[in-house]
Amino acid sequence: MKANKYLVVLVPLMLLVVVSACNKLLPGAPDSEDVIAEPIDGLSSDQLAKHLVGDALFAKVYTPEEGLGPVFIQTACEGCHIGDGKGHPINLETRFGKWVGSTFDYMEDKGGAQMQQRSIAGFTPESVPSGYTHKTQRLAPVVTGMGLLAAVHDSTILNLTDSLDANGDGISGRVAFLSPKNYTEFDGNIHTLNPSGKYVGRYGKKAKEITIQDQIVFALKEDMGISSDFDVVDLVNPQSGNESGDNVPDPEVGASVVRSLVFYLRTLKAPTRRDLDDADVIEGEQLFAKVGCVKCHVPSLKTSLSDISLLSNVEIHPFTDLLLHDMGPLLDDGFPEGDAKSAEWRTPPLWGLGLASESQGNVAYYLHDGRATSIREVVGFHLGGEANGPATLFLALSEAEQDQIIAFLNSL
Ligand code: HEC
Ligand code: HEC
Ligand SMILES: [Ca+2]
Ligand SMILES: [Ca+2]
Ligand SMILES: [Ca+2]
Repeated sequence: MKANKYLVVLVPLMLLVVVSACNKLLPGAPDSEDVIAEPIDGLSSDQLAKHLVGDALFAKVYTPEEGLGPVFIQTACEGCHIGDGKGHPINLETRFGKWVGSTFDYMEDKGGAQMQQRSIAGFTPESVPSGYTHKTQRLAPVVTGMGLLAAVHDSTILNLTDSLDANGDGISGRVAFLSPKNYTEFDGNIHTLNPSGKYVGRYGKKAKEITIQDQIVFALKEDMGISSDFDVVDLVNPQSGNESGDNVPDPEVGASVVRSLVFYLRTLKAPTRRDLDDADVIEGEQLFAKVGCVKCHVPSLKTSLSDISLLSNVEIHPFTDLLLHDMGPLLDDGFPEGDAKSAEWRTPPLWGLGLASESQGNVAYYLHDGRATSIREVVGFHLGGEANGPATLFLALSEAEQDQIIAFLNSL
């Protein structure tokens, strides 16, 4: 299974993968495959079998004969989510659109919002068309621990909001509320409707998807050009003037493929922490709390009831509140999405952060588009928005204290 995963990664990534494969030989070196891409402990043999079906689908390289394209970005989920960990900036997603007065036009007639820069033979790939005012890029996040995040009750997330900043700390996170799609299939967690008939958005960097299934249906189509039972209309490139699709009848994959992927992601375990008894890591964790990073990167959440009993009532440490925050002008990409305004981003989980460089070719790329390669740089980008207070306190610490926080983050 693991060996197969490596085979799906495209040639430029082979190098990176060889590097991480070598790590396996070094005693004591963290192995992201074991720490990240493993099922939660205690699955029944039936559940494990289902997990492995999804695992293979996550690694599967789609061919044009199977419906890939006509335009696409990557050929497999794992092509971007390498080893279930963070992706490399050579596989960024690009989205674009234009402001017309106070309305954002996603330029769907020009192939928006998402650009597919590759195509199968005989078709033209997309480019960013003229006339756009803003484009944004996204780096693939870790997908590990997703089922645990999904099992956090809506009310737990709502309780973390402080939309009017009642406590005056400058931080006011809010929930993204979204209407379900016509195909949204709720998983076995509790989902509650708000009074206007909307659900809590959790997935994607601007929390634009309600369920893992929504995210997967989107990924199949918009990242790989694969139509499914849930979204039967195949992707085309309207920029080329030839809006015909590939020759593979739609839907190209059935509901069971999507459901298997959902089950796989729901049953991936959370990354295991390392170096817990290191003095700098312990001190760094306290400093991380003291300067207020924990106001958004919440250290501990409890899950609610889930149909997968192993996910029920578990205390987890994802270091996120799953809320949207206005991160200020430095991170404002001019691109509103779902319920999020252009400067708003969902606090990303920090679990697995110390393993990022393993799936990214021994350099870590942080933030939504991978623009930062050090934690100090990341904190610099936190200035000017809701995180301004904690970021300012961090930057005022001594270099040794900052290093302790960094050591702590690398233990996640
Ligand atoms: C082209 C690269 C690429 C491919 C291929 C891809 N993803 Fe992603 N994935 C991303 C990016 C980038 C995001 C963040 C999207 C956003 O911000 O809206 C993401 C987000 C996600 C998330 C949400 C994670 C979170 O923390 O919110 C899940 C789950 C996911 N992808 C699963 C999949 C699955 C399953 C597949 C295959 C069917 C897949 N992805 C294919 C790049 C990719
Ligand atoms: C107001 C909420 C908030 C506070 C406070 C906050 N963060 Fe963040 N953090 C975010 C958001 C939102 C992002 C994602 C921004 C983006 O991708 O553009 C982020 C991203 C990060 C990342 C990058 C994660 C990745 O996977 O690329 C790190 C590391 C991080 N924060 C560390 C910190 C540290 C250290 C502090 C304290 C000095 C802190 N954060 C305080 C909201 C916050
Ligand atoms: Ca197709
Ligand atoms: Ca497109
Ligand atoms: Ca087709």
